[in-house]
Amino acid sequence: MNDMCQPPGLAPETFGAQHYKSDYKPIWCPGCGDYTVLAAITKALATVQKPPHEVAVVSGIGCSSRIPAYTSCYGFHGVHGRALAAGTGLKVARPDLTVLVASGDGDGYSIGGNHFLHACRRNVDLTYIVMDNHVYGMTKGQPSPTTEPDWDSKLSPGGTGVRSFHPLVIALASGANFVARAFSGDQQGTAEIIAQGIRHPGFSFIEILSPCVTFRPEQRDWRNLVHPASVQPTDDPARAAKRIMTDDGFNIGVLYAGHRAPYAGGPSPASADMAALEAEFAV
Ligand SMILES: Cc1ncc(C[n+]2csc(CCOP(=O)(O)OP(=O)(O)O)c2C)c(N)n1
Ligand code: SF4
Repeated sequence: MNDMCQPPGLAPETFGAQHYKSDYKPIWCPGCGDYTVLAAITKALATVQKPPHEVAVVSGIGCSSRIPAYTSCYGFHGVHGRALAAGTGLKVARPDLTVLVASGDGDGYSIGGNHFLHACRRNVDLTYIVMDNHVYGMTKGQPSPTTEPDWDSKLSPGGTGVRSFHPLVIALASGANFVARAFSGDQQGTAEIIAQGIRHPGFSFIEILSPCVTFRPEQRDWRNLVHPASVQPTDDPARAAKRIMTDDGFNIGVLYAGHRAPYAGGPSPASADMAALEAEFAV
């Protein structure tokens, strides 16, 4: 946390995006989409005006999962695929914190896929941001769950032939309370969507198309393919599912905003005293 944070208990001041940035310089490849996602996250936090010490950014492993180190908020860089487990536990234990969980498509949909389903079901009030580049960037270009089946590469000659995972519709079907798609090349639009996701109660899922210019240089063309969703967000899951399943994968905006009450955790233990809890479970 840098010295621009407002200490607890003092009158709030106005926070700008720079107050949410750490002093570490990102080591992503020049042109990586994740730079703009980082900028959009800090902009969104400035929009919601939560002091940095009341925000926690939790991640797994991957290029995208480096995000926590580049913010001045509390951060947790956990193990591969387990960011949502850590983030969910943190939010239930500390509901006063704004929790952002950051992931990549490999981290979040492959090894972390099971956690993704159950985080949507639980609907704990956190914001899940997945930087999707349809490849494992950090481990040098293997296909991920969102890779197109015919993507030809040295590691998968001729493509895998395996159908791509559809994160948005899976999130919707599993119970996510807010489902959106953004594009890293649209920094302002992405920041607005993240701010909406933070404000929306329950589990907010934001899929951000974020090009890996090193292993998928053709993704630079996403800039020409994305377009705003021509519809207002719906609170009808059936309508949202139809839209999401019939779009071209490049419409950006909030596609679903539901009204499910967030899960706040089970009943509190009878005693929060550690000695009493240990005695209760002693064998
Ligand atoms: C348990 C475990 N399995 C595998 C790895 C190796 N590993 C590190 S990052 C990564 C993939 C990251 O891909 P993605 O989440 O898409 O992020 P990107 O680097 O593209 O942002 C893998 C397989 C690991 N660190 N731990
Ligand atoms: S390998 Fe790809 S995802 Fe990783 S930093 Fe480079 S451009 Fe970004």
